[in-house]
Amino acid sequence: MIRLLGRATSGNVQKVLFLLEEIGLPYVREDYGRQFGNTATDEYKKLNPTSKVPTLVDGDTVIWESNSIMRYLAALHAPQLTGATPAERTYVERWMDWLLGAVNTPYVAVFKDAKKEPAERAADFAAQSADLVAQLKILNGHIAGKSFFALDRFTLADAALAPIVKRCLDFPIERPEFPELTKWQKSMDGREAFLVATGQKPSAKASAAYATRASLANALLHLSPVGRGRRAKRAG
Ligand SMILES: N[C@@H](CCC(=O)N[C@@H](CS)C(=O)NCC(=O)O)C(=O)O
Repeated sequence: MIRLLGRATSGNVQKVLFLLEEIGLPYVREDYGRQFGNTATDEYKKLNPTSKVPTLVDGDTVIWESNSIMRYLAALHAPQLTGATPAERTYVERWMDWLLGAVNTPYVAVFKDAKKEPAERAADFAAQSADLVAQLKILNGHIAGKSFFALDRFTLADAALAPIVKRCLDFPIERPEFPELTKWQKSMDGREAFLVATGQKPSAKASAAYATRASLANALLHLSPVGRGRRAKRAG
């Protein structure tokens, strides 16, 4: 069973949830991160040295970085969500790379401070907001007249962008209307998998998470040579 370690409120976890739900893979999500206080432990750091979420555990394979997780899942289970040729794949992956390289910094800055009183915001809040609006403008321009970001169908690009763009469009910051981007976001909002990923609907595919500490111990046992030996014996 695929295990996704990460709190449901994280945008980067939601990206992976959206994909898992679109593909229809069985999985279990377990609460890790911020309020759970369980990502700075040595045990977790053995799985993910950055102490961030998400982390995906698939048998002996452990992956961190949400986009890497998405590429892995699509390569194994849904190649149609990438691209048929190397050139097509660049159309998909550029949006994922750009999301992390260009959008993430202003997104995180605005996410942290948008709801605070102006006097409590970081000194560069106005600059970060302006940067975020500039990135949203790029998205709005690109999606005009199209249904999807990269190809003529839903791809990893849409799955990666939607949970983050939804938050950006909801931030209480001064910005122009972005009608094309809003239209695309509404179409993503209407997808069953997105409703599940953003906690608006229960999953039909996810199993209930089991106790966090027990599951982490289980993951480490699974990955260790001792654990592998035990499993091999059991299997034999
Ligand atoms: N580039 C990383 C970023 C991971 C990241 O910053 N995750 C945030 C949540 S969105 C996190 O772990 N925050 C601290 C926490 O929840 O403990 C990715 O895409 O996976």
